[in-house]
Amino acid sequence: MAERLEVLRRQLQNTTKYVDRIDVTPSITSAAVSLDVDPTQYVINNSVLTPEQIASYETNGFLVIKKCVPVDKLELYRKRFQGIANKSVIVPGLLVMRDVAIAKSEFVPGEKAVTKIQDFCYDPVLFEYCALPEVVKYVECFTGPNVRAMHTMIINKPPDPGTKSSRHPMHQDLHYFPFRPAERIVCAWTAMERIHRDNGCLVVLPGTHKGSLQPHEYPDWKGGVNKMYHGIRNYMPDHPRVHLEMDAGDTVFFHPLLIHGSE
Ligand SMILES: O=C(O)CCC(=O)C(=O)O
Repeated sequence: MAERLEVLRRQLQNTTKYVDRIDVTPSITSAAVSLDVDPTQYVINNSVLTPEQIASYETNGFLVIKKCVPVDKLELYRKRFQGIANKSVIVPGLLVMRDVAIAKSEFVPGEKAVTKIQDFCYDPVLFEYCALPEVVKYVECFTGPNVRAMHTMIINKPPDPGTKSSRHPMHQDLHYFPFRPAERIVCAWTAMERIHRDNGCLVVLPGTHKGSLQPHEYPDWKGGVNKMYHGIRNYMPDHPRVHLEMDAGDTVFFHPLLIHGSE
């Protein structure tokens, strides 16, 4: 509990950062929140989204935009990640997290053990993602203008060492967010390479953004669970699910109550 409070305290203290235009966003995956918009609907009406896209987000709670982020930008972020993971680049304030199973293995030191870099708002190279016009343009469809990047992460998923510790249990991001209103928060998650069922793509339960925030806890997994990878306690395994198979640069925008996870 004390550890969780410390993480939340640090998130509150450290992860907020404005972008010049006062309208920012998420990350390779992150969340953004608007400060001054009427929280009565899921989508702000503007000319960016088609009526079909608006209807789809309202119904399902997520929207995939193909080729949203240019691949040359992703290559830049990938190299930066490698530099940070192998410690040739030091950025104060970043939280570098290691997979619970891989970190213990003497055979895969270094980059492959790093599963996540959190709070990359402190790194000017990675933080550029949050201000990409291609991303911000869509973020504003859900948050409205005057946006703040709140939670920034770059996730690395090496092959599972056999313990399934690379799984991310089904959860709602709002569980981690001590800010509201939920309707004006959106997560942007960009695939950095082709993702599909066999390499751990995101899985979403469409429509669950209309439900409430569920109790979360650490799942009872044999190989252990990565830090802060909480899952929904009463997860509904029979609910229809969609595997989001995406190409590099494709970006999914989703509501913070949408139940999702990955394998
Ligand atoms: O990319 C993944 O593996 C899952 C990430 C995720 O669901 C999250 O961080 O909220």
